[in-house]
Amino acid sequence: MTDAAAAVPPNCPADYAPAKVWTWNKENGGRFANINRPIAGPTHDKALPIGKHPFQLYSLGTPNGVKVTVMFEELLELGHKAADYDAWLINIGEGDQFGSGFVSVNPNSKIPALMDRSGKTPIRLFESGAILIHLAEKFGAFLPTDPVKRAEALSWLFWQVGSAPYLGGGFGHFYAYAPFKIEYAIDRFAMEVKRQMDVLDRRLGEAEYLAGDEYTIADMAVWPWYGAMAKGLVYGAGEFLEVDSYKHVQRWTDQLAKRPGVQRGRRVNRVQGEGGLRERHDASDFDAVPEKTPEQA
Ligand SMILES: N[C@@H](CCC(=O)N[C@@H](CS)C(=O)NCC(=O)O)C(=O)O
Repeated sequence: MTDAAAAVPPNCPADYAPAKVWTWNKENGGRFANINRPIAGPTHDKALPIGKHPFQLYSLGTPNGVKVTVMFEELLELGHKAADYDAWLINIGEGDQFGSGFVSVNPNSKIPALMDRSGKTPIRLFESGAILIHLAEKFGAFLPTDPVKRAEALSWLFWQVGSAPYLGGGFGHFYAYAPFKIEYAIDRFAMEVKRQMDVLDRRLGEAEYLAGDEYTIADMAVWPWYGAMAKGLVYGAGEFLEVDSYKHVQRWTDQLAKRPGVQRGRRVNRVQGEGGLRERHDASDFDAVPEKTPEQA
């Protein structure tokens, strides 16, 4: 064995060295090769539809999308009638996020994106965390005003936004979507996701909700990602990561899943699966589709 061969860890491709300048290989495989691009901006002209409600949401029922539909449904559940919304489907698998109308709301071409048309001047919002804070401040709900509690809620909210890419883009990608398995990458991100689950588990062992004794936008942001992970619903990795061992995360996940706002919010903008609504334009839309959440399926 040569020294160079000995330096390559097990299960790592040994025959790749980066070129001097990176070039775009459109055929590089992987689950999302058809939508990944190294450039921003629109690929085609397409105006966005506008419905009758003050809020126009352009989204998809992925964990990042569900954060916002849960927030809307929780606000409506609290009795904030002015939080009514139209939820339009943006099918990212078909490149809807690169339409000119969508890009003008979110130059980053990712769901969720929101137009707040409730005031004189329409306000565009992108990034799920920014959308949650905007709605929480507008309705004075789910974000405590007490400075200590507010700081805790915002800290956990930003923890989610910063941490989930390691779960999805890191672990999920290399474990489930990459065209071949790379032990180094899977090990690196499995370790990080387990560490994150332990961070949550310890916090939820000392407090009922992430920010303390109140349910907040931090829970709404974390639950669609880490609650789904706790139940083995994403990437088929429940057993691999031994998610049952995170007892406090399990308790909190089950507790939130019982909330009517969560139950409705998770059904919005789903392209597949029974119980899902492709679009939501009225509270009665939920009655038209028999409910069947992933746990029940
Ligand atoms: N940091 C963003 C992440 C949004 C995001 O990654 N959205 C994904 C779906 S979950 C997306 O739209 N992907 C389409 C693409 O990358 O082209 C947020 O929290 O809003």
